Amino acid sequence: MSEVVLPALNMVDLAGGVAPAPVRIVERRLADMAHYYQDQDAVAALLEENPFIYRTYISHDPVGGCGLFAGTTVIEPGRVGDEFFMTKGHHHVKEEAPEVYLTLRGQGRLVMQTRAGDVEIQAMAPGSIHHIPGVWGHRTVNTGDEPLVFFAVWPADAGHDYAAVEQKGFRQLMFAGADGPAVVANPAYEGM
Ligand code: S6P
Ligand code: ZN
Repeated sequence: MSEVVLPALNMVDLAGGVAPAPVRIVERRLADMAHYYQDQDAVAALLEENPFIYRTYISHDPVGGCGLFAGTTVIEPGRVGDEFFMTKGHHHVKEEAPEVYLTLRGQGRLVMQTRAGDVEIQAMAPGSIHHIPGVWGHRTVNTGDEPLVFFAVWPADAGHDYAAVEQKGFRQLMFAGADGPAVVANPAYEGM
């Protein structure tokens, strides 16, 4: 008889976005992604402090072949120069592997981009549910003044490709503008 996969339960602190008994925590400080930001003078000024940018609390992993990962990401509020704190961003290796995000707290943007360079940006606010089809690379940006917290579910076999974004960046970036968050074309991307 095949072994039964046991149901798993975890609790997220909705205000802090923290799963109290995460399977794993992935933490990123500025030094882990310094070259992702445009203003390298601002990076240099912040590097000694080396602030936390975001943490992902993996609350469920696909034990026993259940087929899904789930996790909560908390992006701190802040900027490097005028560019908002953000995740690195990645593509799924398996192009048909989608993902769903549910925003729990804060304000932000979900920036998506295909490998061909199509771009789609969605506003994130408490309650917003985002379906990211497999071919869309994705990055999240905290455009508010409190933590941006969202819950994500993705297939166990999705795989993560960071190289494409690390080398080329995203075509569009999120900066603080005079009238709020502003989309800015990435000169490095267009020059490639
Ligand atoms: C995983 C999912 C999220 C991100 C997390 C951090 O497929 O999209 O859990 O891993 O938000 O972003 P990144 O780009 O550093 O993995
Ligand atoms: Zn993903």
